[in-house]
Amino acid sequence: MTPPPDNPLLDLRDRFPCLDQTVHGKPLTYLDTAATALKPTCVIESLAHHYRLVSANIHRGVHTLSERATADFERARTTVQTHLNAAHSHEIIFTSGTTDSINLVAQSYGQLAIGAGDEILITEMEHHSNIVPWQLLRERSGAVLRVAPMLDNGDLDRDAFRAALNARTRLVAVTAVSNALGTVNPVAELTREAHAAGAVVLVDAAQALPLQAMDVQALDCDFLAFSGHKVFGPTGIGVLYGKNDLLKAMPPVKGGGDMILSVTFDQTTYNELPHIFEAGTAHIAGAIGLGRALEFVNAVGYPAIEAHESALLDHALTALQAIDGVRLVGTPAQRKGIVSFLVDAIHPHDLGTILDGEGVAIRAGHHCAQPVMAHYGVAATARASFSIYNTRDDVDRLVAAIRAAQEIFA
Ligand code: C6P
Repeated sequence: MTPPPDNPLLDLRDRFPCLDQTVHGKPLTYLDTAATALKPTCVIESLAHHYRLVSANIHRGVHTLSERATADFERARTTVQTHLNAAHSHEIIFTSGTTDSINLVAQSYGQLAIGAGDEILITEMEHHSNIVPWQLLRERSGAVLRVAPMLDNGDLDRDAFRAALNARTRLVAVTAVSNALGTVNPVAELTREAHAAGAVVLVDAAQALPLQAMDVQALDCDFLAFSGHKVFGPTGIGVLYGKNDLLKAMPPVKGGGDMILSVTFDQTTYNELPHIFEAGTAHIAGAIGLGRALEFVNAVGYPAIEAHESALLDHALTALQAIDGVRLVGTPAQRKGIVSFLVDAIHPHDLGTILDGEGVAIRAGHHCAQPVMAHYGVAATARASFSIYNTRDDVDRLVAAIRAAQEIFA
């Protein structure tokens, strides 16, 4: 595997083959990274390498290829552990993504520790994946789901959050970065406050991890969930980090191969962590590709990623606000490179279609965050999101395409 050069941002776009194409005859301007990131060649090659030369199942075989696959898979787990600064590799559970990780906690920790009258606290800016699993738990357990509201600028209402915490709060589940508004939440502080109230904390890092380091020991969060595909890795693979003591106490929620030590018809003895939560054949190539993606992120480096993305964000905010008829939705004080906006008299879906005609890929819709849309009294927004492969030219193309759409609708 060839490591990226010292200053990888210089030729970074070349590492993303998907960018080397036209859409409707125009060069692709990909501004939909919050939905899924493009994949660098090193990740694509790690998947191809696995399927071409290894391909075997893990934890089961005594033959060479199976041992190789197992070693690669477990090395990927250690890469994730190092990336998150987790204390133990068995605190890293491979799942199919953020959604799966949150559901695992809701089902397993929910069964262990959350009963009738207990409270779960989320925020108004959560993705549906951090709302619906708690509603399902509420239905199963009789727990109460509380919601800390946002301020109108898209920041979390910190006073309301503090006021919602109480002796019945068992779990706080909060996103580190809002996928609809880009809001950055002060996760370490929220965790301190939640712990002081006696609650455990789950951090949804789906949008955060691609853009900023998430050190689980520094944050002191109890659980953290993320998806491989948003951090330049494959789809269908993700991670649940959980603190050793909590995971050890939690019951498995899926039964099958790999999560057992022995099975009779009378009784099953479960495997140890992390395997107890990884029933069935894992997404082996996906985990290996995710490991390679995190190595890529480290080679680029979060300081370079943050500086690049923040410069693009500033340029985008200035450029969008300079267009008559464009309204930003949410102006959070601390934000990452995700911008929701509306253009007067053009439905976001129409805008998305016209922009696509110009080769500009954005997301239009409710972004799986309908409560955020409800807060602003809209059904949908247009959303542009930025990554390391984007340039100022991409922002300028977005602006030009919006102006073209306005002319069509004028
Ligand atoms: N947001 C977006 O366009 P999955 O689907 O499990 O990989 O990720 C779910 C998820 C959870 N939390 C946050 C904050 C997210 O942004 C997402 C995925 C994508 O915004 C697809 S809806």
